[in-house]
Amino acid sequence: MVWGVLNVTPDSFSDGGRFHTVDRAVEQARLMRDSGADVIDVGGESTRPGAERIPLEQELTRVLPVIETLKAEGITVSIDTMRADVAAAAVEVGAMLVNDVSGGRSDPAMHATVAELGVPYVLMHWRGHSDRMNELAVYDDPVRQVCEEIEQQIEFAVQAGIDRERIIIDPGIGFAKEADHNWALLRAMDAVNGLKQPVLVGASRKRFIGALLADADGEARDSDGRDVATSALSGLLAGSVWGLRVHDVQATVDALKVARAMSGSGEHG
Ligand code: PMM
Repeated sequence: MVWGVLNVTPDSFSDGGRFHTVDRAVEQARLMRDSGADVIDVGGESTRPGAERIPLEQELTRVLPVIETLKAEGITVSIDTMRADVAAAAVEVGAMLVNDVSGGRSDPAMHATVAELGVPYVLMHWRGHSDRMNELAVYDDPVRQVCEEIEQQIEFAVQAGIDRERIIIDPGIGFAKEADHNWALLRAMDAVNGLKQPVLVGASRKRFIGALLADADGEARDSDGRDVATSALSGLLAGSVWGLRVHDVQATVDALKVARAMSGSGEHG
């Protein structure tokens, strides 16, 4: 599954500011759909490191008109939110999935709300809000701890009534994680798959890729220049994840075609 990122925010680190009018957001969603995105992930609140929270009303105003329009065009939409009220309002106007980067840790009402809504739920590994996440990036064994923390949230979600079969997990690349934690997790998809839930990975354009591609002076590559590396990662992850959440959908769809052909499982195999 390829999830196309649609941040309807003025300040997201990579595409922020470009799609914060409804028309432009819808146009970008159509482009991603035409490039092969299975789901468009609509978010109204930036989660970039250091970002401050926005009021509920502002988040609703940003996402609901976009979701309504995409729904009318038959596009499958996920709502990227940490708020139960936004999840419920978004599903009411047509979102088919809830993507909660906090895995239910931000809003105590999220799990019960999603249980009631009866939609698939992306439960991401998360330790705290953006203003604190750098200081929370401390691990003895990142792979073991991230898996254990996800497992615990799955149990809370199931206790609140979410059907286990509707839970998609996500290791939360870049959330309370340093570059080496991200790479350790990306190399350890077997361990994450050991939790026996579909796995979604969102590494697209993130800071650790910018750091990997730093120039000779150690200056990180801008987010605009991270798509080729992102698609290389998509190709390498192809056989071991259920879904990839990316900005440049075309590049990842192409990488997946290459991966399939190379594994002999595609039509050119
Ligand atoms: N990353 C961001 C936002 N939402 N959702 C999931 N499930 N996984 C992620 O890794 C993730 C996310 C932050 O960055 P971006 O929206 O600018 O890509």
